[in-house]
Amino acid sequence: MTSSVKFEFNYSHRKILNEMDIPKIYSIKTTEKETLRDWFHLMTIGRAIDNKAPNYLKQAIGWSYHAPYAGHDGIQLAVGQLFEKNKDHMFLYYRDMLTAMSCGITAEEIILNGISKATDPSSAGRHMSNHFAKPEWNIHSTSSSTGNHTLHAVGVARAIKYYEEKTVAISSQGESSVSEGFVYEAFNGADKEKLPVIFVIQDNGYGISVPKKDQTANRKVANNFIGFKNTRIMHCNGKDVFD
Ligand SMILES: Cc1ncc(C[n+]2csc(CCOP(=O)(O)OP(=O)(O)O)c2C)c(N)n1
Ligand SMILES: [Mg+2]
Repeated sequence: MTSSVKFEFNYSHRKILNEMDIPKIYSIKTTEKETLRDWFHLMTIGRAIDNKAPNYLKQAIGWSYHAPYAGHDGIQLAVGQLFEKNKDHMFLYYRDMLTAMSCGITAEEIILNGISKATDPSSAGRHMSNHFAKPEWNIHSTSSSTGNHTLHAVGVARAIKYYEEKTVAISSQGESSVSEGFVYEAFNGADKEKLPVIFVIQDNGYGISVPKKDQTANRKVANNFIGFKNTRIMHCNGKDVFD
């Protein structure tokens, strides 16, 4: 799986960063053992819940909807580690279970959300399962309409710029949802106003059963935005946290 990460910064001179342009900052050898242990712990417990979630439904306990994140491990772990709670603003999508855990949401909280308990921090059991949020940390509740929260992230980024906060909005979604018209509106508005927002596009090749080739002509959907003047595009391997 290849994931594409699209950053907005003030770099108008270069549209796509090639592998050669991006310094390899992270590697297994230069990462602290304690950090590696924490990451391994997150990835192990995350996959355990990812595998277990469909069983809750079979046991009639709940978890009506589960979209497994297996194969998205690297990008999700990395994006969650970037997030600074109470400072940054995060907008997750339904497949972002490990991102949520990497942001600090506990395994217990994920399960409370899955089985719609009143103590679920995302929505007190009101929203669908796999709609991860923790409003007190700025992990915002998002709609089930795919890609809809890109607009919300851009709105928050506009406020961040207006109030001159030193922070960023992060929005995550699948590659298919980028076909939605409102996603283009959001990306265009962010580009035009040079807003502090990171759009993460997790590319697993399909939107349910629709293959990527039926969505867009580019093999990498982030490349649809090459013409955007103020947008910086980066591609990375979504299975490799060091990438
Ligand atoms: C606006 C809207 N259209 C259709 C759907 C139904 N739907 C749910 S998930 C999905 C596929 C999304 O694929 P992608 O964005 O690639 O994310 P993935 O699930 O592959 O990670 C669709 C079409 C929806 N939730 N919202
Ligand atoms: Mg997809």
